Amino acid sequence: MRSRKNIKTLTEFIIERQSEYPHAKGALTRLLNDIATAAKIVNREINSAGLVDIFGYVGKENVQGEAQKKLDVYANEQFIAALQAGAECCAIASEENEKVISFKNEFSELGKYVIAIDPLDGSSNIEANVSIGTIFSIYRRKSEIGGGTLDDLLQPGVNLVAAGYVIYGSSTMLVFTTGKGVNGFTLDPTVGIFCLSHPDMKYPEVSNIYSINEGNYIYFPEGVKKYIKFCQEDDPETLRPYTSRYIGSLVADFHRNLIKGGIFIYPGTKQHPTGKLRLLYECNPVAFIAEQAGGKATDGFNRIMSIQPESLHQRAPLFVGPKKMVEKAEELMRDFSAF
Ligand code: P6P
Repeated sequence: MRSRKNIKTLTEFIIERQSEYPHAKGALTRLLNDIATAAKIVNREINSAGLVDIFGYVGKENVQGEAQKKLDVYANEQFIAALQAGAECCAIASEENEKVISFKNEFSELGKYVIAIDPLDGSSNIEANVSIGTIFSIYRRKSEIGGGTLDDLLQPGVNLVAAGYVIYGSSTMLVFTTGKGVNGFTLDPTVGIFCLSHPDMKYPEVSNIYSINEGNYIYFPEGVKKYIKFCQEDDPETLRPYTSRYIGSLVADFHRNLIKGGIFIYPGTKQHPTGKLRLLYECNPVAFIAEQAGGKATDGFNRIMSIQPESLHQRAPLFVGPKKMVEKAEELMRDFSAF
């Protein structure tokens, strides 16, 4: 029997820490709760996806030219609706929408924040019942009045107020940071409440997992090829050969590596020098979390959170994980950066 006394809910946690962001006057608390509400609704649909016809494609493509799955569209609609109703956010950039969604109603126009979101990342794995996720970044708006603008969204990661992800897996978790550490909350489905389950998350001191899609090996830069071979060398003292783990769902790969200790790499290739992952709503949020958990996130050369975005859906190569592992990969990228 769970005793109530040792459970801290998400709401209790963020209200408790509200004093840490006095400027927010509760708005950030309400915004994070709006995200949690939408996540619970999406979670319910994902868990019943196998039962109803919510698989399959809607016959449209998103801005990336990726076929949109019904759950992608559903998740996007839920997060947009929850954030618009909550009126703390004046604009959204979503992976599923080409342009900024600017909220122009009288309440949302007073919202102090803008959000970049991938409502359902890894959705190509849905029918395989693989864990998928929602990834979000929260910035304070730069504009003074009216609906949020593109300029409000094109901010570097160093300006982030908060960032996080929801992983819809064997359990549903919300993991986020507001710049004062990383905390994980597990959804208790019996009461529909996120409860603090992973306080103050940090990368483990000992890490020996590397995650990369080695199917693309021949297209990788020389430095990445050298790093993969480094991971595979026989050197028990440094725990090598490392263990290779790759799910193909960023939230699932990143979360496992945060818990167990490992590096995730999605590098650029000759054909796609900026890689596949999007800066605003995939790279920056996981970079913020990684840094707050004692790790590091770069594009192989530069800090991800320092990159000034030029467009909503721009991509960036991503090397993220424990500091030492990322720095070793960077060293080889410097020494062998040619393709
Ligand atoms: P690949 C999912 O489509 C995604 O955007 C990320 O979640 C994941 O890390 C990556 O693509 C996987 O890409 O090319 O290895 O299938």
